[in-house]
Amino acid sequence: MHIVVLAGGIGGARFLVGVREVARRLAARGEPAEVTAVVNVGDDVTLHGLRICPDLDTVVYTLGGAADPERGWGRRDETWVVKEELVAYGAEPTWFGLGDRDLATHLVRTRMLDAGYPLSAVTEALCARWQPGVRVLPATDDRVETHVVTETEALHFQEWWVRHRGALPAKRFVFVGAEAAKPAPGVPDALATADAVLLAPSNPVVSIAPILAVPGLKEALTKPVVGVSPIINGAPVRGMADKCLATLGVECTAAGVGGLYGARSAGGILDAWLVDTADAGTTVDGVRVVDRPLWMSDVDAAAAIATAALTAAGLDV
Ligand code: GDP
Ligand code: FO1
Ligand code: CA
Repeated sequence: MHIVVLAGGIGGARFLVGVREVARRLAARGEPAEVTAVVNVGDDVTLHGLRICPDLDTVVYTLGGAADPERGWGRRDETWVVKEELVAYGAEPTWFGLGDRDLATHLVRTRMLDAGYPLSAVTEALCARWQPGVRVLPATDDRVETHVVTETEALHFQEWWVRHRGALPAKRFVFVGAEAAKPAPGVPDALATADAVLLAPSNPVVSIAPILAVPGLKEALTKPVVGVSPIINGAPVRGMADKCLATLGVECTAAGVGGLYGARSAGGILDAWLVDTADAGTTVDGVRVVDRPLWMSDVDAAAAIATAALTAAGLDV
């Protein structure tokens, strides 16, 4: 069995832990299962001369057991000596914190990119250390950068979210470079050989949409697509999805996000949509809706969600 997951950062990473667990259980029963994660690169940014890929790193660190569990980004047991030294120099930006351990990742990545390796190859090299147990692919090797358009300016997503704490009213999100981007090597093949494609409970506007904005990707979703709602009982579990959805005029509910993805039969992408039991009764035109507990409190909870998603995709797991 081959399972492909479209993922952002924390919601994507925690879901992938569950999908990997399901794949391990299948393999233990003699049914080989592989998992490919197609990860958002819209949050990526160059700061202090270093290329930083927050969603890829969150996925790889989380699956590699190295992520900080509370913060949701960066490394556990992190220290901040370099950050303090940069502040002492007044080296901008001081609003974005790069931990000492995390910095090593950005140094290795930047050096490899500068040497001419594409991001997909760099990610594979980083995974040699972390052994995430799933194949991790950036959605594209090309630059697709999420920018936020406000009343007065357009700024990088990180500047909007981290520097301004999401306080500047956003008019729209733009994925700069998306039109000219190509899916990363391995992505079309993964989608073609998948038995199911799962949309992690990631931010639909700034994690999943930039992946789907890569030309050809949406059209390559020919296998059953099942989404998992990041919105429970009218609110995101964490993060800025409420602000992002408001920008699109989409209600911050499981129904709102399901409607945003839309039914395959109506030109959207969903065959089925998983909502939390608190949202039982949710309907999305043309989409089969299934309710299950969607809090990814531990590996078993995430694995149960993954199992429900694969079952909804028509697979016997
Ligand atoms: P980011 O890139 O780090 O913001 O992470 P993602 O885009 O992958 O995920 C962010 C989304 O994950 C948020 O909208 C949260 O609501 C959602 N999320 C986080 N934890 C959970 C959980 O336990 N269950 C569900 N259903 N969604 C979650
Ligand atoms: N988020 C913050 O709120 N403050 C930070 O200083 C910060 C630094 C940072 C460094 C590396 C990294 O991979 C992620 C980092 N994040 C930080 C998280 C990140 O900005 C966003 O939460 C994600 O891009 C949303 O997916
Ligand atoms: Ca993200």
